[in-house]
Amino acid sequence: MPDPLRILVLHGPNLNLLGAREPAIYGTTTLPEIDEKLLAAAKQAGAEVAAFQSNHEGALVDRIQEAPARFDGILINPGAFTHTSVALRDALAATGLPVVEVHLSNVHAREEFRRHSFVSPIAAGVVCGFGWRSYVLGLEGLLGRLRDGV
Ligand code: CA2
Repeated sequence: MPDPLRILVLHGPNLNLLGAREPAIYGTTTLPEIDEKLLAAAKQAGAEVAAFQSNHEGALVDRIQEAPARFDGILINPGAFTHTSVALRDALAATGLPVVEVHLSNVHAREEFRRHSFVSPIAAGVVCGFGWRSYVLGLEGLLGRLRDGV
């Protein structure tokens, strides 16, 4: 049996509020429920996930910098930092790990400023618009990429 692939799941600012506010945009599923779904999907696929949420850019950068020692890939919803953070992008690129960017909402169908992502150009793939399923689809894509190389 090969070693299980290890995926770091990162959730950016305000995603800890999921389920409590703005259900019309982000759905009613809470962040712990999303993490549970990812855990189940990873287990099914013979992989492992560890999830971390922070409202602080530097805390996310710290986790990203530590990732190469412990993980094979990164699944990230950078939240609003998607549209603002060169620091997150630089940290993600420096890991050399494949990165998949996910969003609950379809960022292209909302305000114009959400259409630009600093992360997308260094990501292996992007999934948006499918609510919590964006995370599971992103995980599936990331594991496929790690296993098959494409
Ligand atoms: O659609 C996504 O997943 C976003 O990354 C969510 C971010 C937003 O800034 C991005 O443009 C798209 C916002 C996360 C805030 O989440 C909340 C959840 C419940 C209540 C309020 C905010």
